[in-house]
Amino acid sequence: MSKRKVAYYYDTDVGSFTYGLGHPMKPHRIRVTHELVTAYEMLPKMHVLRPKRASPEAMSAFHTDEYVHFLNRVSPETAEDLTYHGTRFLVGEDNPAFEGVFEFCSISAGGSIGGANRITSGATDIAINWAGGLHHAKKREASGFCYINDIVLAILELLRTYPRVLYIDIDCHHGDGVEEAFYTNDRVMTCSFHKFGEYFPGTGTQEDKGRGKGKGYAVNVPLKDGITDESFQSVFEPVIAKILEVFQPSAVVLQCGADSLAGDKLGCFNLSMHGHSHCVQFLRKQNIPLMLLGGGGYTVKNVARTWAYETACALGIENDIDPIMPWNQYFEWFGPRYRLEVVENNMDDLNIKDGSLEKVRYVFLSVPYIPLN
Ligand code: V1P
Ligand code: CA
Ligand code: ZN
Repeated sequence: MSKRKVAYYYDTDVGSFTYGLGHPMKPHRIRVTHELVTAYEMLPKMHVLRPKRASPEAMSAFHTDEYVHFLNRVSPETAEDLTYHGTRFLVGEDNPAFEGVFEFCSISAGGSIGGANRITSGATDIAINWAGGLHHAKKREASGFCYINDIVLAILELLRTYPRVLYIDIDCHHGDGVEEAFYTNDRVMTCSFHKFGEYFPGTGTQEDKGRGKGKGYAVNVPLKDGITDESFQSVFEPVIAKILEVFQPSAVVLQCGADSLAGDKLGCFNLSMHGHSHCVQFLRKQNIPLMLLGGGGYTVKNVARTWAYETACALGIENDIDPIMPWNQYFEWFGPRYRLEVVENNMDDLNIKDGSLEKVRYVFLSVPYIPLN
């Protein structure tokens, strides 16, 4: 089956929010992505939906009422007053109280919850929300540019219908918020690939595997700088193939954080656009309902290229995509080559040098069989 129904969630307002001058997270990248998706004439090939904004009640399915209420009230002007009374919901420069922060969160979460609903109702096979994937947000605290955990909210929605959900995270950072939310749960398996060692948020060793009933249902693949397409694929495919075989998920949520691409401003991996998108292609061909979410990604033009190409992969039309970019509103950003590509660079792959990738793969593939529940 090569044809899939695809639902694409996009709000024309999302690109106008800003975390502030000098902050690496730029919601504008979602608008640039949408411009490429439009220029490549993908819109008529899928259901394009404006997400219903998530209400405070919907957010409280995971977050505390107190935290959601705080987010709903906070503004650049009130941030200091609110924190003065002992609230520690927003900490440091990573999570500023920017203008419209709650509205931004309600768009991001609304797309992911809406996408999950559309999957469980059977109306779509694949749901895309590039404004989602904010994997660090905690139950009662913002973290690492993330305020509301749209992923946890989407998975909770999927669990109302499905017995088992698999979460996969290819962002360069550890998917700690999602892992923590389901750490003792055997109906959600989480699997994060990330840079580990003197890197935010500092969690996600291979020994962290879940607790209680959830033991064996958290998988971590710690990596070093410079991982290439070939190295990444050599661990992604066997790990995910084994999980699919033993866990048999009813749906898969893939966080497509694009800071794992070569040349990212914060990331330190060396994946090409094709290497990154291979993960989407691999999961699409499994024939399991699939959600594609955004996440990190700080070199805006490469984020847009990759998420636009991954939208084409969801539609199964990637072979018809002309690598020479059509004219679009942001055309000059894509010079000097004006191509839909992100290429590997010549940095060293530290995962190969000391055999650490071999070890990671061996350790995972030799763990005992995880029983189906
Ligand atoms: O390293 C830290 C914190 C701040 N220190 C006290 C430790 N924060 C990182 C956060 C990275 C978040 C990644 C989010 C995602 O996984 C999902 C959306 O991609 C950080 C970094 C950095 N280079 O790691 N914050 C900043 N840079 C930063 C720079 C300028 C202004 C504000 C934040
Ligand atoms: Ca990750
Ligand atoms: Zn990241």
